[in-house]
Amino acid sequence: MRHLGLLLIALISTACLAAWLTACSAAISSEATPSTTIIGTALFEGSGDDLSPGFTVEAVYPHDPAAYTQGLEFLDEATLVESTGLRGSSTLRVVDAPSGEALEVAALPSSHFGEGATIIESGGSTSVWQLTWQEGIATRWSLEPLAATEQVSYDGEGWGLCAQGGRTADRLVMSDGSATLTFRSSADFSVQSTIDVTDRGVLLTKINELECVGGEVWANVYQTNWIVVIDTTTGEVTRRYDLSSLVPETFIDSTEFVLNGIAYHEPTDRFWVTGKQWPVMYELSFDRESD
Ligand SMILES: [Ca+2]
Repeated sequence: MRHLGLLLIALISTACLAAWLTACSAAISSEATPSTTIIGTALFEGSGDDLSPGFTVEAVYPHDPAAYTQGLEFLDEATLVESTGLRGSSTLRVVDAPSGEALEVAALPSSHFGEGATIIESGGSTSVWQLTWQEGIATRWSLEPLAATEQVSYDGEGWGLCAQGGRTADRLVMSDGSATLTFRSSADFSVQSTIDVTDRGVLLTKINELECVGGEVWANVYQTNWIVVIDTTTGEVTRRYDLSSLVPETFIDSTEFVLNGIAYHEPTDRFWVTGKQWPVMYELSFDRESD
């Protein structure tokens, strides 16, 4: 009898523990995904077509399949500045856009994971700011020659970067993996203000590579193949584009080798986009309104 009693106590205890664990795990999962934040593709399912105009592939070009693209911006009509990531192989490079060939490559220290980069002009010279992912260091590069000239530190992670209002304007836009965009001085990286990105009233996290176009910021959303267009006066997403049809076949099921890298080509009003280690780069025209 005594053994039976102990067995019953053990069974009851196990059942209670199981029930507690279930409740606990439910609490954890609901805490990890609060209802006010929608991450990744869940945001875009059933989003309707009202904010999702189409796009046209104008041309396809080669892209270095070793380039883990984290930042992309046109330096001039036919030349791109590209930042690549991964520790031990991060670079800043100047790339001939049509051929995809690197004209110059500078390696980052092996402890640095390269992230977004943007071009600025000050005092008559052109330079590039490049972020690091978790190192909290932004490096400023001269272009002739391609060389690191300055470093500043910042709090939090670095994901995407673009210069708003032209290269001479003292205003950078930076993403950090959250829903928040931070506006910084391009002279010293000091914070000017922040704004939260929302899509239909909910926060949109994982804002990644950026491209400043007028008062808009065009942004990759990490682990998706979507580009969203953000009005930086309100933080609201005004349009979104599904580019999953462009994903190379080998990366269709990947959540790592996703679309990332967007550069506006002002002379043609077109955009060049690629992905992490994608072998191709696309020249696209985006519809600004739905049909
Ligand atoms: Ca860009």
